[in-house]
Amino acid sequence: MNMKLVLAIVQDQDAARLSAAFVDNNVRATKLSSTGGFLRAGNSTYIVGVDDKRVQEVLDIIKRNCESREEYTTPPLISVDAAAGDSAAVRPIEVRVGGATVFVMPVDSFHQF
Ligand code: 2BA
Repeated sequence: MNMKLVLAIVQDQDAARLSAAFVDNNVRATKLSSTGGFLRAGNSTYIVGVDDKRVQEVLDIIKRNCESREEYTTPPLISVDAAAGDSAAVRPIEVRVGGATVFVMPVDSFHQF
């Protein structure tokens, strides 16, 4: 079987629905608890090993079950220029977090022992 590894980073709010959709569609997946490097908030990363022919189906399931949202974050204090009294630097900034960030990678071999 020719396989791909789909690595999908999604928001925690969508994770339960996505896990259920994978099970319903007989897609085997592993969910990892992860942390976004920028927001430093929890997100979920799915590892999905899947036959080449089902990659598009997996992408469609992810697309259907994950939505993009606005989040707010406060810039790290270290970036505040206190000497300059830059109060704008501590205001929360709005970021649009995508529904899913997905990488599709080749798989050299697959083993289950
Ligand atoms: P975070 O790193 O927490 O990023 C959350 C959102 O913040 C991003 O949404 C983007 O809108 C914004 N953002 C990220 N880095 C930024 C920066 N340096 N300056 C300004 N805004 C920034 P998404 O792009 O949808 O990413 C959602 C999550 O997917 C990320 O959470 C991260 O965990 C993961 N991710 C995104 N791109 C990645 C990549 N190239 N490699 C690995 N993980 C990635």
